[in-house]
Amino acid sequence: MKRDEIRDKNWNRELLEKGYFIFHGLLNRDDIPIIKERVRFIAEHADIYEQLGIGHVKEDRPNARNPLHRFYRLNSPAYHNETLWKKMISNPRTVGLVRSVLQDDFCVNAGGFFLKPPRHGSITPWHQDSAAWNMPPAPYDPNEPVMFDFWIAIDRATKENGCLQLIPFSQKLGRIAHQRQGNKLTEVDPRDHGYNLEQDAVACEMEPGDILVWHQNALHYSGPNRSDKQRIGLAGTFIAKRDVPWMRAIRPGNKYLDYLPVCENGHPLDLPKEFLIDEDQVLAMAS
Ligand SMILES: O=C(O)CCC(=O)C(=O)O
Repeated sequence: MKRDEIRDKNWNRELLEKGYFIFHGLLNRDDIPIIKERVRFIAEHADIYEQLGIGHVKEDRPNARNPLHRFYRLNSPAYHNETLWKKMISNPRTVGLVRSVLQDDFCVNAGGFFLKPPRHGSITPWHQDSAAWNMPPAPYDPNEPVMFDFWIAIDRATKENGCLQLIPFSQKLGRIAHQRQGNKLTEVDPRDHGYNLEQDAVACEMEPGDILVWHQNALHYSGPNRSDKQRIGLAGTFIAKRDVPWMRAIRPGNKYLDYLPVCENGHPLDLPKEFLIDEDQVLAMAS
């Protein structure tokens, strides 16, 4: 049974030793079309979400006719939708997997849907999330608590349509310096650290409903979509409740970091009422 698959493995050790793992079939397959519909709804009504003060979207092509082609990232609204919350964030299997790494009290913060429509670029350069999060440089400590950085596929993700690529064991570099090169994030060239991208990078190909989890210091990247197939996934970070205070301290003033409690004493929680955006309200505002 899948439940045992979650319990039987020491996922925390995988993260600390190898720097990542893929867990297949986290989401219920029947939920995938429902999730896709909700993402489309959010994309179609992104302006309304923005009016409601929870917009945090990044556009690639403001004039695109298909709303899924407009954005390269739909952030905060992902965590204001009850269906997405129940099916992706607080479902018992997601909670079980996250508990195995962060234990019984944790939150979700930031993150969003990364959209790669067919034949559209949207490269995410090589980076460590610890740099993107402005975490202080620290030597790699095998006992340090890790964040739970994740990417859940809702389309099949392949090398051709721009799946995540990752360098196993690169978390052992510790937090390294990044530079801004005009891309969406500060970045780093793994070749400057002795890696050969052809040999060392792994393309994390995934089926809808699979989850990729990586260490905050693992180098990762996603390439352009050179295929006719769309690639959408939800990326985000779960963190233990005990880590919230220092995370807040290193990102002061970032109003988009909503530390939403997902699990308390091992029990999954509902989306906090004040975060719930009712789709009927969105539709009423749109009409
Ligand atoms: O989805 C993508 O293409 C990039 C995601 C990513 O690099 C991240 O979440 O850190």
